[in-house]
Amino acid sequence: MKHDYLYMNHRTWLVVLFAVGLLVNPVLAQKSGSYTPNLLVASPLSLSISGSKIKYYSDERNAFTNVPPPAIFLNKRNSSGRLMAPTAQFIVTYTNFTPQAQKAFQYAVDIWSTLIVSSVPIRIQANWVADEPNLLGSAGPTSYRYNFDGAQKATAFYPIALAEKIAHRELNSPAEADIIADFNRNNDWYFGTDGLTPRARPTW
Ligand SMILES: [Ca+2]
Repeated sequence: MKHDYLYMNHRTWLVVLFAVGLLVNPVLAQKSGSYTPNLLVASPLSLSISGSKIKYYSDERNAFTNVPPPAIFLNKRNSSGRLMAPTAQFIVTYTNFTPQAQKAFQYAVDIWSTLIVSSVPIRIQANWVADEPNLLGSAGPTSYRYNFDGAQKATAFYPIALAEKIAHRELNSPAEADIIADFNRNNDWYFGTDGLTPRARPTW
């Protein structure tokens, strides 16, 4: 009994130390290059925390910029436009999208599938929603994973799709999205994929 009591205390302290570490210095794997761990994890402890979305706003300026599709993407399409040998499989669940909007977003997803490398399918929940003015949309991972098999950093949280790539397996349920992306339908979107976006209109 005494042993059990000590064990529980030890675990409780680990959880408390961990929570304090998170509050004082939240860290994500993508930005943890110079991060000095301030907590000690004595035993393996796999964790998952909820993800958060980043909002993207438009402003009134015309940037007159265009980022064309990369050559690696263009070279991987056959004569009928079909994508050959993607390096990652993106599975998108579209909710309330118009056919035009879906086609435009799928074009961007197809580009990603030639730039991102992962053996584990990346699942996206994409929502076509009505939101506040000037908001283009928001997106982010559905969860972050800590201390999974293969994690290079012992005290970092990884976005779920990156964690799954490193672990070479699904870490969440295959029925669950890895990324959630909302697009604000209250914008005068340009859905063309020819790079000829008219003045004052946002595009993907
Ligand atoms: Ca997954």
